[in-house]
Amino acid sequence: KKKNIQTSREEIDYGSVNLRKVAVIGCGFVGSASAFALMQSGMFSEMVLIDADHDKAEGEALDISHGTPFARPMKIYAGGYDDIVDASIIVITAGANQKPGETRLDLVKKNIGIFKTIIPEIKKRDCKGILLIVANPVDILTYTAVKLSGFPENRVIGSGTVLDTARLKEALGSHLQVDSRSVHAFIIGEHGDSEIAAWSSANVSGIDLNDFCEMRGHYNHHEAMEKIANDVKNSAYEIIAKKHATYYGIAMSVKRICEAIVRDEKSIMPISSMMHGEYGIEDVALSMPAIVGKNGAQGKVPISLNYDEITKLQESAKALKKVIEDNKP
Ligand code: 6V0
Repeated sequence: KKKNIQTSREEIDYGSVNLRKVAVIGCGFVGSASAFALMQSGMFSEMVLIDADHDKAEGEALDISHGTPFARPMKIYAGGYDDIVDASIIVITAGANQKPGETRLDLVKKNIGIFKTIIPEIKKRDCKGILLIVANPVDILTYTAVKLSGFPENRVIGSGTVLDTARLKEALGSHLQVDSRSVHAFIIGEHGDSEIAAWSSANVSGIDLNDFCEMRGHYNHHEAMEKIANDVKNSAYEIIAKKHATYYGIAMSVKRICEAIVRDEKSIMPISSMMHGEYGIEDVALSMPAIVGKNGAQGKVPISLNYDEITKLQESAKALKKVIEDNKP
């Protein structure tokens, strides 16, 4: 008999939170592309943009608002923390990005410092919405946001490996000449160098992945899986080497996560959230498939993993815990 999925009981009070209002903190490449994707989605009627460089936030708000006649009416403006108290989702993209050759973990000190200025502003206003952490290293910053905010954990989620999973689906879809939405496969663990492709549960519309590969004339499973997983893991490095930042893929991931929340879809997504003993892992945030709806992370889904995948997941957790330990004040 399978164990019940543990669901969170911390319900968001939508009497004091406006489901149609979103805030984006950090309006660089990622924040502005996310705001643009959110505007086009028509999901919200109000969007507040915040940046340390207020002019930048104002410029982006104006530019993006000029698209609303082609999408849906919406109020978009640059604001301050008092403006976001009733936002249902606060997307945090503020922070340094990777320069060519840097890993995500290289950003840790700078971006924890930035979070130490942002999260207390949110906490002191007792915001009741969901924090969606996007800045890198996203798992470490999700953990940091949980600790600094003291919010119930279901209200603090990281975009985690939602983007990496999209990259994996796209790669498999084009390899197998099938709609990437029919591919069911997850990247789990750290959004970074220790991430894991959970091959043992991968399938195409219920057909085992290797069987589907053979239906498409591909027989070198081991080689192909290794190449695809490596390409996915290294795609941020490749994009950064070529165009110095990545933002469209993550913007669509942010939009998708917001949609699951606003529409209370209960979609299963590999967001980053706190672990509590799953596979022997605790006191760290990393990505596992979880149910996402109007209360944020509403329970992890224990997909079946083989021994090798569990071992790698535990190593990924260990690597993240070491970063947390090394950066304790
Ligand atoms: P960017 O273009 O340098 O933008 C960062 C923005 O943050 C700038 O506009 C800054 O002014 C602003 N900022 C800095 N400090 C503060 C502060 N205290 N308060 C408000 N705003 C502040 O970087 P970019 O947009 O490219 O990347 C932002 C973050 O997203 C980086 O940490 C990236 O590594 C991360 N990404 C995360 C991804 C994911 O999958 N989670 C994907 C891509 C990038």
